[in-house]
Amino acid sequence: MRITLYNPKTAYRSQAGINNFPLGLAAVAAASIDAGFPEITIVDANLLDGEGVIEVASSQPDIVGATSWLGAIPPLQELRKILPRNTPVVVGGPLATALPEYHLEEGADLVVFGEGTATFAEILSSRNPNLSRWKAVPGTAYCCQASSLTTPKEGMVRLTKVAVDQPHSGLLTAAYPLFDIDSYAKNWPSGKRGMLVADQCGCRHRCSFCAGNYLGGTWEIGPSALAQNIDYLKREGIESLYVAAATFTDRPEHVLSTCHILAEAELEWFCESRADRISADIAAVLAGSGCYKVMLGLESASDEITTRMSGGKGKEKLLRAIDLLRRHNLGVEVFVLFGLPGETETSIKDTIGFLECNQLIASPNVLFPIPTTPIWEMAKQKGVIPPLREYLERINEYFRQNRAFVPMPGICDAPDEALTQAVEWVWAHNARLKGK
Ligand code: B12
Ligand code: SF4
Repeated sequence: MRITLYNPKTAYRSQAGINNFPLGLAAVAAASIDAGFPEITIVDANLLDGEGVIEVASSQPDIVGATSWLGAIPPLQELRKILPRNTPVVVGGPLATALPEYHLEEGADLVVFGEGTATFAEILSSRNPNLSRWKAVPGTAYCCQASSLTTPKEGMVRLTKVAVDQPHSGLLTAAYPLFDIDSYAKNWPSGKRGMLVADQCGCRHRCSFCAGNYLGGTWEIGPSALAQNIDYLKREGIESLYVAAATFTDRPEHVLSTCHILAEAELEWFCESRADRISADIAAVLAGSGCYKVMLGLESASDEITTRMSGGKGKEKLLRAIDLLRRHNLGVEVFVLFGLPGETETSIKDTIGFLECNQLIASPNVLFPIPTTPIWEMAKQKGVIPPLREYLERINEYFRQNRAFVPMPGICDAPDEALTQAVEWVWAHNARLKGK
């Protein structure tokens, strides 16, 4: 069976101009191979001039699997027009999980919820050879109009999926060889060849603006799978890693086993975590295993705002974590999010002052409510979310314009211009700190 896995073009650009390796598709590819379906073509539109739709069609797939998340939504109408009717288009990823109806209306035949490796393998195995049809699989949603599917009911059907167990070893091990590593390895800030490697999926915390629990569970990549991935990447000349996990230091035992592997690999790497999950011991372990930078969530310097948003964050904890990390010569950068409920021009000034006073490089965002989050519900109740298609395009435009200049649905007391100016200030501040 010919499988084409498709990564849509993203409007989001990393500041350095890195092509972000599609970790989700790589995991799905690995699971397909494990399930006995190795005939896979990868089409990453970010490596092409166009949207990649023609390349998907020319691979003559029996089935297409696409990722969808904010900033990178597959052009499903175009795909549906160009592909034969009996070629199913399956969509997974954070946004497909949040908005299944939208994706089905746009042209997907099946939407996979949350963790997609087992489900996609099951979909591939579920083809009925006599009828050439695809049977319904738990963990998916599908539409009764999709002629290639057997459909027990009218309308959208959402089948309940079993939770994933952790650790989920095996995830991603076989998939890197399918990708053109060179395309993702360039433009890393240190000048070294870099790559993303998945370490942890999902998040057990519940910050009101974040959809970090979209996978329906939290689990860690097993140490053997991680070691195999790193071995392969080293053979490909990779010297620098972004160890992808929302809160890398969440579980100390996991940090120890992962850092042991990273230390043996003798690579430089960075990660993201929460300030309340950094201790003196953890800082020492990170520093001793090649870590050079930790990115932490500040979001706002107003403790009133962050307490409302999540119990765990706050300036004091952040300052303590920064101190511990800097004592070990580790770099620290922070995420800031302007426009949270309770934001005013005064709290914006406080956040800017905090960055300046502590000489912190920051990754800025203006809040855009993410479907399924508490903030999304709040924004819907306020009636500020535009029609879905328009809203998703506005988010794309926001990324294209450097995360400023495009007003987002307002749920705070600060005017749009103040939010835009704050983002611009952070970019200029970063440039000053980097000495540009
Ligand atoms: C690491 C990370 C990043 C990394 C890189 C991720 C990568 N290349 O894959 C970077 C820094 C680049 C990044 C960027 C952004 N991110 Co981010 N990121 C994460 C994080 C922390 C982990 C994601 C991850 O790597 N998971 C591991 C992989 C294996 O899982 P996965 O990609 O989801 O794939 C699984 C399933 O989704 C599914 N699946 C995925 N694709 C497909 C396809 C098919 C066919 C099938 C069947 C299944 C399937 O199966 C996969 C295996 O289980 C999550 C939060 C979290 N707590 O998990 C946020 C998260 C995914 N990011 C998010 C966002 C919003 C962004 C940004 C827009 C940044 C911003 N300013 O807000 C950009 C968008 C980039 C883009 N669209 O191009 C949101 C997504 C919300 C949404 N509904 O779309 C999340 C949930 C955090 C949040 N703020 O809520 N991110
Ligand atoms: S902001 Fe970070 S800690 Fe909070 S829910 Fe999202 S991923 Fe988890």
